[in-house]
Amino acid sequence: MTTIPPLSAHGGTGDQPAPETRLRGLAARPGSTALDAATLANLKKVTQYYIVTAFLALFIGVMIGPLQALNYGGVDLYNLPILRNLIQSYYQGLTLHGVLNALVFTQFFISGWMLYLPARELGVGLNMKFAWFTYWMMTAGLLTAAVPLLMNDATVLYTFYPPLEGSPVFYIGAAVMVAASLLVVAQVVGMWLRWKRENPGRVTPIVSFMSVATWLMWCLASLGLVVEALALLIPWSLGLTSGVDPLLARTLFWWTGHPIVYFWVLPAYISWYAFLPRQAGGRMISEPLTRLAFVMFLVFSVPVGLHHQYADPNVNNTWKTIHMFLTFLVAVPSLLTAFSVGASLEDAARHRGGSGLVGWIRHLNWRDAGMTAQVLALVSFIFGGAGGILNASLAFSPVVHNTAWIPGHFHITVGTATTLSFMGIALWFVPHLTGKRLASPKLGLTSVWLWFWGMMLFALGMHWQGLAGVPRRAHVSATAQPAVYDAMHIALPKLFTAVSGMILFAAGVAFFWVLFRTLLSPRVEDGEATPVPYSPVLSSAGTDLATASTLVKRTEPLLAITLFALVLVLIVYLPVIGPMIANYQAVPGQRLW
Ligand code: HEM
Ligand SMILES: [Cu+2]
Repeated sequence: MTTIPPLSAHGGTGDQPAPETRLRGLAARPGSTALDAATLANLKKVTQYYIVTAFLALFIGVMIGPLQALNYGGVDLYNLPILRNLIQSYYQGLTLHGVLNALVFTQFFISGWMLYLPARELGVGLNMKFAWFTYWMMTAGLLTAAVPLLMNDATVLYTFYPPLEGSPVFYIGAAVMVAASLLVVAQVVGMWLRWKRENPGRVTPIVSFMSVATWLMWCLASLGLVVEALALLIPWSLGLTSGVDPLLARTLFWWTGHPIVYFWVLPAYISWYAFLPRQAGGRMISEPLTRLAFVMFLVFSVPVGLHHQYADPNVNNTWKTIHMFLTFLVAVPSLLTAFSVGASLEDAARHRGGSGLVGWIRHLNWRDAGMTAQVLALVSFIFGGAGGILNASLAFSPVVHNTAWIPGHFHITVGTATTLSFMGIALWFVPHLTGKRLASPKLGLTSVWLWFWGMMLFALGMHWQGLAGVPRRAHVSATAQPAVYDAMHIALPKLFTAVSGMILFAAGVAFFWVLFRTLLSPRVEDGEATPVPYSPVLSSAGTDLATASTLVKRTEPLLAITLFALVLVLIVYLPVIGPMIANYQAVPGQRLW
């Protein structure tokens, strides 16, 4: 049963102009600094650079993953001569895997994606010199950090917890990369403010609204890492200070480290909300609701980091508990998203002739690899999100803390919800940016299914091993005491994990084959032949603030909301950080590799 009015012939629902017209209308406003054709072509190019750099990083990162999965399957390949020449230890490989996948791939993809989308939708011109400068600065940071990583001089894992001490070059490179992301924030927020000046009284279009909210959230979130790098890690690794306080460093790290997961997932949500419905043949359900979800993420993503530190001593339990409840609050906008995107998909499937309580699911456009990737990513996130609520619980966290459960969890969140969405997005975005036609769409579809099932099996194996007590970040296949693991009766989950590694290897090879063949093929058409798939909207936010609903009016002032969020973050962090500064313990660095 559905109460949603049917799709009209032109695909929209009346009060909402088709997005293409909306765009053209804006660009034609007298006195506006419109995005002209030359700037658009240049913007596409810089975006393409971001996206290709992102996938090159993912390619290397993903090639290391199966070795780790085999490790958790009891198979140790790290003594093979070819591997020995490339990586010196399990932990150097793991550091590269974490940094390249979780930090580099995500940041580059997101920077390209969330620069392009608002620029395109708002249609205002932008300073392309600045955009290129930012790209090159981020790349310079990446290359700088890569040198010590590849030379086994910064085998500190992607969390770089002190007192593990890597080369200063690593921390400096990473800091430059993060600083470059803040320049993207400045450019996008600047663009939005200019649009607001040129369009007084208008409601910010939805894709730009989501992008700006996400960037502002990242701006607040990154403060912890910025302070950690500039005040603690860089001076210490340069030898300017005698030591660093590990607890303070970890607390600053998790100030950024939790919300960074929303920085990874919200750009996928943008696509799930605004583009996936069209790709599935339906409509976005509600712009006001979407705006509410993003505002909730902006406010509640950051003040929650202590849920990663339940096991840390010298942190007041009351604050740990407050962070826990705030974490549960961030689950609310994720649930809004799941139901709202689920409704879009149901709308699409019913429009395509689907019926029944769940039978409609078969009528989604399963031939389309891009849509399939994102729907499977969403399914994966339902499991990942449920696990996340468990992880955040003070009572349950000690059961899984630092066990294989944790990587099991985040491979179905960032490793699938985010990564598989970005893979699916690339299947239209790369043709759109380059004017090249997607090579082997069928192989693309196969790769998407392999990734999904590979990650499901991986998650099963790793969650299970974690519950049995297997630690994470451990070269378990080379342990000197195998009897400890044998006593855990984990033959089956070990087998699952090893097999999943092989499936994921096949998925990765297939996907990158499609992607790189597409990129290396000649340009055959105008990229606009593959348009940005803006979805028609069932319940629009309208375009005029004066006549908009209260929800739309209240969510429009994103800068004021960010300020409120900052106050909340300070309220829950200053009483935690203050005593740490007062009792600062300078611990000298260690190299364990
Ligand atoms: C071919 C697919 C992949 C496989 C088989 C794989 C496998 C693994 C395994 C077994 C671990 C646990 C290692 C340990 O705790 O000792 C791990 C860690 C990790 N993986 Fe993956 N992974 C894959 C893809 C990804 C992707 C796509 C991402 C993120 C975008 C990712 C991010 C991470 C991170 C952040 C860690 C934690 C590193 C650490 O603890 O320092 N992985 N991976
Ligand atoms: Cu967290």
